Amino acid sequence: MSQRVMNVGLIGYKFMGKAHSQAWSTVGKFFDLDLDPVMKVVCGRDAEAVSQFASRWGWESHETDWRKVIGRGDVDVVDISTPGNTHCEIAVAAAQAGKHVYCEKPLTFTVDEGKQMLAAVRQAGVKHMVNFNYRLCPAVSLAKQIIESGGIGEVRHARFTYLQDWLVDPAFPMNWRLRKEVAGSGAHGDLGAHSIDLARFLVGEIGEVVGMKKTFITERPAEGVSSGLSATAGEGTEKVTVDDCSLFLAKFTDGAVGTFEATRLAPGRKNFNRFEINGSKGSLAWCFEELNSLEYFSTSDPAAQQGFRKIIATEGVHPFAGNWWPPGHMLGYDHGFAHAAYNLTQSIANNRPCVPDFHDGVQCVAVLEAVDRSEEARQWTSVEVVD
Ligand code: SOE
Repeated sequence: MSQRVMNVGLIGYKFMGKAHSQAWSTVGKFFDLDLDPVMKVVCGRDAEAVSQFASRWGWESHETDWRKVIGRGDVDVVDISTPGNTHCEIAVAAAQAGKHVYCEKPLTFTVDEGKQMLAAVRQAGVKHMVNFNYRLCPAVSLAKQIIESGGIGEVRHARFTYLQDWLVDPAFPMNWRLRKEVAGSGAHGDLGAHSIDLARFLVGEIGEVVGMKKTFITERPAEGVSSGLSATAGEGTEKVTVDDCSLFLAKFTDGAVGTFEATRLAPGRKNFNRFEINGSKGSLAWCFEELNSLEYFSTSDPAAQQGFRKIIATEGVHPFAGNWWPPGHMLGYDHGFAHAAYNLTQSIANNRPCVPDFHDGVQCVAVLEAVDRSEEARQWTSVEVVD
């Protein structure tokens, strides 16, 4: 353990707030860090609830106004785990106050806002990271290594599907994730953002897209109380203002072609975040529902032995995996968040860039936005290249 500390201020304490809290409390136990993260303060609007959260999850103090967190001299990193409509304002203010900024996905709703966020962190010279936790699963990092070392040759096809079913019941009530002004979009930004990040990480930049979105369930029972992905109904009904699903075709700038599908209406699919990538010499496939395994087919294998092999990416040689349990003692959802906390801590401690950063966040928003424009124009649309 290092003697130098890094004080974290977390804004938001619901589903993502828990995932981030878990990461901050675990990372220093399993990874050697050059700064010790201290869970200094957590912020939420409900004083009673956030105070209970702070004591349960090990935060030293709590606040009810995010501006107070940013104004505190004892906070080094502002960790934004609130809905997307708040990201831009908080991140810009945090950067201007000289804090390093860690932000949930999607970074924000528009490229314009994303550029403001990027300009603010660059101008302040602070470290910045967007949370794309799936690229930090050991099996996904391994896929990247295999692609980079030429293990599947030239990439031709890339297929990304992100399917969930928690909204399939029309009786499921409204919550913030179904309101455009709070969430920005539905499955498109919530799930599609993850797929776009995986695509950019594994295959490369997306140059052009054409796509569509659809809302099947346009009205739902009004919100009573909601928490995480569950909710109880209140009185009356409310209009849903986001998409249930989004689908698009993509042309990567290096010549590969891709398909993307995101939905929260796929019965039986819980968190089915899957990709399959086919190259000139092999294929790779991964799905979060079996997150520890990577399927790999190589045309270099002896003809009689060719077939997909399943690599359980929990050996010490696999990225991040050696820091946890012995081989085969599986990792889960929370480990990706701990890997993000590790990356950010080490980047701050050693003054080196952190990946994925706000630029990755804005470029992802540029793809989401291009799909929206393509739908309006009913034609192939170029993705803005963000500097
Ligand atoms: C809900 O669809 C959700 O929690 C997303 O918001 C997360 O980003 C994803 O990782 C799991 O599903």
